[in-house]
Amino acid sequence: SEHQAAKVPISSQKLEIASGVTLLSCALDTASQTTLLGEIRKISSKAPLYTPTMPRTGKPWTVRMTNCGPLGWVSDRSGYRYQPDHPETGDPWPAIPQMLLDLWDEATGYPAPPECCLVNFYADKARMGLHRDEDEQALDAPVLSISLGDTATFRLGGLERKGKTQSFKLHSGDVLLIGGDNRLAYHGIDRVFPNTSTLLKDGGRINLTLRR
Ligand code: MD6
Ligand code: FE
Repeated sequence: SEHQAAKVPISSQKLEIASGVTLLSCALDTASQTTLLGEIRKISSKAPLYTPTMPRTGKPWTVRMTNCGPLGWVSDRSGYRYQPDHPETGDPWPAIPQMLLDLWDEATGYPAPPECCLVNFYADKARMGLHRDEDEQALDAPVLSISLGDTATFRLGGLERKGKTQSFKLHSGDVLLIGGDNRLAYHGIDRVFPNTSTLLKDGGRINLTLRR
């Protein structure tokens, strides 16, 4: 299909945090963040945020989740997987908004579109433990992450769980790409800092991750 110029302006400021890990800080301007937030509100009105549970233990996550795209990433007692429908409503996930498809093309150059956009919502005390994104088929495609709302501390390790880690902040409008040599690196969110953004009227943080 014909290449379309992306409608989302992304900054040229790129910081290589590690091999294959690039931080595009302030990639989305305020107007784009507001537009994207509107798209996420439409998604969560059709596919409500729900509280997933951990494999085996069934313990609830502190992060609430929903998805858009042909497949959604879910976690429950039986494990992690991709599935085409919402685990509580049974409805298919809403489509990925065009602006995210454009952003994926522009930022990754990958020759195929993302199939899943996982939406994570963090209230003040939510966090996400160290994990790898390893349930995808296309490990040659990066994971593209977009942060909105309150600032968070992101921890990036290496390919082994016990390896050294570094941490840095993710702000509203930042885009992070994890691919290449570090596509399977461990990472997580240590904490979210309340009242550091006015984008979400009731506070909190939203993170979107696009995958294939
Ligand atoms: C978050 N992000 O920022 C969680 N995964 O809330 C992730 O787990 C993540 O930001 C893969 C690639 C980039 C990410
Ligand atoms: Fe992840």
